Amino acid sequence: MRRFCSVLLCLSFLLGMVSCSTTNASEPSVEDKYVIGFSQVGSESDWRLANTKSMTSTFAGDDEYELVIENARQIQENQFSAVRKFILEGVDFIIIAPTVEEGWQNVLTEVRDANIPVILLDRSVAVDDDSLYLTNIGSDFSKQGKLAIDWLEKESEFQKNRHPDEDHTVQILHLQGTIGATAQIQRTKALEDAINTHSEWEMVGQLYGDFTEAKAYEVMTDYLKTNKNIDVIYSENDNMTFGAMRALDEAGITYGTNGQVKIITFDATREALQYCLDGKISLCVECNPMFGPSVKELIEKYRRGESIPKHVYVDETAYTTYELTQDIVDGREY
Ligand code: GZL
Repeated sequence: MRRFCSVLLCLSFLLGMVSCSTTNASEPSVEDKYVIGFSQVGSESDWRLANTKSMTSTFAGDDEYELVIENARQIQENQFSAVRKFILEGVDFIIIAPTVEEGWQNVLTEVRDANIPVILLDRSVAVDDDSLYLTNIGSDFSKQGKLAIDWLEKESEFQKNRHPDEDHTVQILHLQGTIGATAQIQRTKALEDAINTHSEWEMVGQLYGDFTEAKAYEVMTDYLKTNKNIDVIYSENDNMTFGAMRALDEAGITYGTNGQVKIITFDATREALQYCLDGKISLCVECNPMFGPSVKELIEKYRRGESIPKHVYVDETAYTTYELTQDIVDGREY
């Protein structure tokens, strides 16, 4: 229940009792909901829209809860304002999907001082004291990066064995998501570490796509005006991949199973899986957004006084065209 409102209502009810003893005893009961304030990153990608839908559908179906969502439009300051508004409103619980990891110490301390529990959803935060939040539920981004690098190692080896006399330099173009977001930090680290250990792998460019299709199309179009020697695109989410594919098409550069460029993408949305099944994208690394039910379970464990692990990972895999069928793609939730 909203603490501030419930106190006011109780006071007014008591005053009503005192001031007019003939108050109708059957006053309508005050709606009593467990209010959750949710600060969401934005609407930058299909992944994010699916994540928001998973959260809203989970709580909309339960009269006990009221989910109040604030969309930060990928601006961290908007998140700080939303969280402080939740504190003033006296919500019972706060969920934050952080835009970036840095900068959260003060506002999370204010939440703790207000005695409101916090769950971090999806990305994480860089704070000295992890008691500032109950748990972080989301992907193991390091594992995602490893799945991508493992595949690229096998693919490079396969090409080397298939064409032993050819040059085996692998020219990699890197499309980065929002700089400072956990997903970007760890997916980037996986690639940069791998390039440092594979002498024949070369980073030919790192472009900032901010996890959006529009920005990726813009930076790719500009890049391709002067650079066309690309063997692999390592794109940190599907929407940036879609923008890159559009730019490649316009530049006349082929990609996919029989194309010049092999594309690695993260999220594995239905649209990306279809391109993968059709041989246009080479690897889709899954990043599952559908964890609204798991978040609700964690909140109910908290309310029952049960212990909660500091990190809850969602299960994920990776797909090439060989693991996919049309049924798998058609059955995709997001
Ligand atoms: C990953 C999430 C990323 C997705 C992008 O958990 O933070 O943000 O990979 C989204 O699609 O924008």
